[in-house]
Amino acid sequence: MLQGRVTAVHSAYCLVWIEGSTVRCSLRGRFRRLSVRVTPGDLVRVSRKDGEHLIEEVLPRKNFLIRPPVANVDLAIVVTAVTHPPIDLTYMDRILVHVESQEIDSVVCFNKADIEDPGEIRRLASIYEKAGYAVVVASALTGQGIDELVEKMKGSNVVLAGASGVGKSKILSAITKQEVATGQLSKIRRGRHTTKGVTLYPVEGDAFIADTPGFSRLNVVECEPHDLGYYYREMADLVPLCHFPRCLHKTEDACAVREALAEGRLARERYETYLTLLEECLEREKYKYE
Ligand SMILES: Nc1nc2c(ncn2[C@@H]2O[C@H](COP(=O)(O)OP(=O)(O)OP(=O)(O)O)[C@@H](O)[C@H]2O)c(=O)[nH]1
Ligand SMILES: [Mg+2]
Ligand SMILES: [Zn+2]
Repeated sequence: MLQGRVTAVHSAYCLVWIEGSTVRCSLRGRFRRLSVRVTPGDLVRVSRKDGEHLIEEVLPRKNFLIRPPVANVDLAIVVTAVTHPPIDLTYMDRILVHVESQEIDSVVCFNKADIEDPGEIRRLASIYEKAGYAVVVASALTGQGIDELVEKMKGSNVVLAGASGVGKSKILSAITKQEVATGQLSKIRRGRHTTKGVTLYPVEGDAFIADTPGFSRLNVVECEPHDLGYYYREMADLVPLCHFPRCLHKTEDACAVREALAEGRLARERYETYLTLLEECLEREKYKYE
């Protein structure tokens, strides 16, 4: 039995990366009926009979992103520009919180270094470095930082995330060294087959990467309000030190998070997005019980 990773799912077959090449695999009857259950990123066992490859088994997933559907994600490259388009820290942190809660590692990538102000990139980059994230300054146009991204991707199944227009597709093309069609989530008709969802591209160093326009539609943080602090890397170790066990780090006394803020150990920018996301969590809680 062979083992591989699903890179694309079509209505009647899947593409599976097995030992360095793409193999077209049919789905066994029971999977065909449940074809939604095989998703790009899935690790599968494949049998081979009379030159035909068949998916026999889908191995248990370690995580699953719903929008867009990708399984077993190891790393998210969260891409942003500074002014083209203007950086939205709440948006960035919403993604970082979401992936952190799914136990997906993240890299923050400042793209368009060729046209953005270097001083401003450094200022913003240091906020994220101090918070505990790996930061890469890149330009998909000049190729700056692309090797560094590829290095960080080694052995990982990676998704690109970030607002529209920050350069995700352009980075994908630079990383895969091929022009990649944009708008992959829209259905591409190939004869009578329909390409569903995302495509993973194999990258040197035993890695895969997916462009994820759908990720930009991710708009709510789905966690308990008092858990939110755990998904801010620089806050996670502070939260247990707060006096109140269910501290929201808002107005409570003896709050380790607000102490860190007052002492400059926590960036004001990060605390502000925290408060915004916290309000979203609290809103959600309210509706939950109505
Ligand atoms: N100057 C410069 N322009 C860039 C760079 N990367 C991307 N662009 C341009 O920015 C625009 C948006 O790039 P895309 O790659 O389509 O952005 P995207 O993040 O995929 O956007 P969506 O698919 O809408 O989510 C295009 O006009 C690119 O040519 C860069 O590093 N430098
Ligand atoms: Mg794109
Ligand atoms: Zn607190």
